Amino acid sequence: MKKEWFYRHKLLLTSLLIVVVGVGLLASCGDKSDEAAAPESSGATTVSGDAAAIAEARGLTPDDILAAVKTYTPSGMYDEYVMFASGGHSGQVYVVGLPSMRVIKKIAVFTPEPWQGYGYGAQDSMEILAEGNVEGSDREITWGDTHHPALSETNGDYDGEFLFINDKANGRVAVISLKDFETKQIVKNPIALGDHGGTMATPNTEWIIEGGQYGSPLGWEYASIEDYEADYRGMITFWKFDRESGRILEDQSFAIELPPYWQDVCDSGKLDSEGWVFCNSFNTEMATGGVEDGNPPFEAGASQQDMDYLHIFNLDKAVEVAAAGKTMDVKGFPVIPLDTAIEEGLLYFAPEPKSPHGVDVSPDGQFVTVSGKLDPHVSVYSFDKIQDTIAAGNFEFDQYGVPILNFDDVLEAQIEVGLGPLHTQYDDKGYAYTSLFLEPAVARWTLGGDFSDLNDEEDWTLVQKTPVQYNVGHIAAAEGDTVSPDGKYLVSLNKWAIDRFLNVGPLLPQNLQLLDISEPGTTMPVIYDLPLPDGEPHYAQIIKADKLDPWEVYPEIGWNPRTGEVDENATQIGEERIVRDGNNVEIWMTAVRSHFTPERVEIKQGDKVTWHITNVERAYDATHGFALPLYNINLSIEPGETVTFEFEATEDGVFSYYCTEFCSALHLEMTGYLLVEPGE
Ligand code: RUQ
Ligand code: CUA
Repeated sequence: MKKEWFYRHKLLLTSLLIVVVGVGLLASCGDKSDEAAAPESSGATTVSGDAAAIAEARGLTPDDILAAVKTYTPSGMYDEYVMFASGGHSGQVYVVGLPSMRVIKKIAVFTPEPWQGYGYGAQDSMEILAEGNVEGSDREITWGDTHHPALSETNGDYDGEFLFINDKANGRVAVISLKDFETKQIVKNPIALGDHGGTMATPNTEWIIEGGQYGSPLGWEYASIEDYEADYRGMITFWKFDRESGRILEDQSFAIELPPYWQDVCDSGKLDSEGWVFCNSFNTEMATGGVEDGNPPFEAGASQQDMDYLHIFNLDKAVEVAAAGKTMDVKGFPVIPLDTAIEEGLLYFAPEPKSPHGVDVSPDGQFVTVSGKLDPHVSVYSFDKIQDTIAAGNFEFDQYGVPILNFDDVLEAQIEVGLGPLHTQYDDKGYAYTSLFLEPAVARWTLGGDFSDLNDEEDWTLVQKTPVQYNVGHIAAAEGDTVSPDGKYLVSLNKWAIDRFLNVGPLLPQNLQLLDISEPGTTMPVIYDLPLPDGEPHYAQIIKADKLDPWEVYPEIGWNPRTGEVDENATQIGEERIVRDGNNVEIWMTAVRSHFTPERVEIKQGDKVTWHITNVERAYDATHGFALPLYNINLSIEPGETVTFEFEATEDGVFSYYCTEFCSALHLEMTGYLLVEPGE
């Protein structure tokens, strides 16, 4: 069957290949002239083989070949976009190049990660991980369920400086610097154990949003589930971000108490709606489970009503109210009480159909798209209508007294897109894209308003659907949630991969599929599948690569990535030393290809050891590792970096420390002895 098809299309295939080969030749000519001085290697430099014959032998269709040409990125060619994808339960972030879909890096965030020496002795990483532990509890948390990465923004556009991500499981938010792609800070939410509607950044990154999920008493103090309506609450937290220091300022952050509905995903307003924040919710039924006691199970109990509530926050006003001290104290954290939020007019509801999930604000800030998981439509709210309705002031109220806007007064459009709509992204052609979990597919539909002129289709209509494999959750389009989306690419983050890859047993990777959305109209093919072997790479954001400006090496020798300046224990060559003070031993070491100085460290059992290593290299990619067996120490010391670790030499013996990065031909010789003499 495939063969017949192949022959029918052979003519097309051949002409495509001619184009492909032609383009390739042109490109290689260009490369040659650019790199005229580059040394020729002695091996063959041209690709041999008959492309048409290879395509036939591999059963590739003309569409496959087109997809390959759109994505194949030869050695040394860079990607145009960078995608930051949540690493799901790995608690990390993946960095992926587009269109090649090559995984370039993993950023250690909530989980210890040995390659980066994160959580294996290096003091800065130990301190950052410890920031994420719950105050007053002696339990360490060494994983995270990362959900939503958020790139920092300036005037609503990604600026390439910072990345934020939340841990749904433990209610935490992390700050990553895109100067070195390292985690700088973790904040633990003091009033909630879990979250979901985070992280989202406001258009100038003044605030990082962390919305809650499952209702519980604020501060998770015990309260009987029988008292759910009285004692359980929802919340949204606004973390104040300081760009200068690159840190969240916990003492300038605050939360708002909410009814114990289950708040879900949030989005920040932008342009027209800047200063406002939108979150949806489900379980306004306030189901509490207990199927054992004859109650409906959660999945039914939380889906009984036709409507839940879109939460509409006036963030600017909330900031004023918090600054005026109209807050209550929950575990030392300022929380605007629900009654105050209502009185001050900073919280409104609008009904939203059938188990809503995604909420996504359009590039101009005018439209808020909400998807109900059990409704085949997306509902689009108008921000102007929301403002008019608030100003008109005729509300109904929920049982906690929150004003409810009339659905028809604020609705702009409803578009039937298909089954199980979840999340929406935008492009530069006036289209919106919505993931359809149940079909599973990505739907393209048209926006109205100021977007009307950007395409030839009728406003607010479904244009096309592309099937994806399978069970898509989030989608991410290139700069697709900013004020100026790029179009071009969209990635479908699929939860199931069943028949896409070789069988690797019952636990499958996730399948991230690249869609080409550059053509208007009904063409929107899948052009690449990337299996990611970590649980639920949940959401991603895609930034133009040229907006990123990371360091190649740390700016000065002795750099402390945590403080962002030269460390007081930075060690230059010639300054290496071992100093003993009682049973405290301090070591100042340098690392350079292929040598640790000192090469011998002799101490006594019971000594308290503080050890600093400075990588004095200035060469790009000249990273050294440092492994110390038994003591569970593993460091990654990038060029220019100073790393400190401490341990108590409880075990005597002979320990070879060595470099774990294959840094030079004499890398095996980059080693030394730690001799721990037995104590009495
Ligand atoms: S929301 S289920 Cu991003 Cu779809 Cu978490
Ligand atoms: Cu340094 Cu191997």
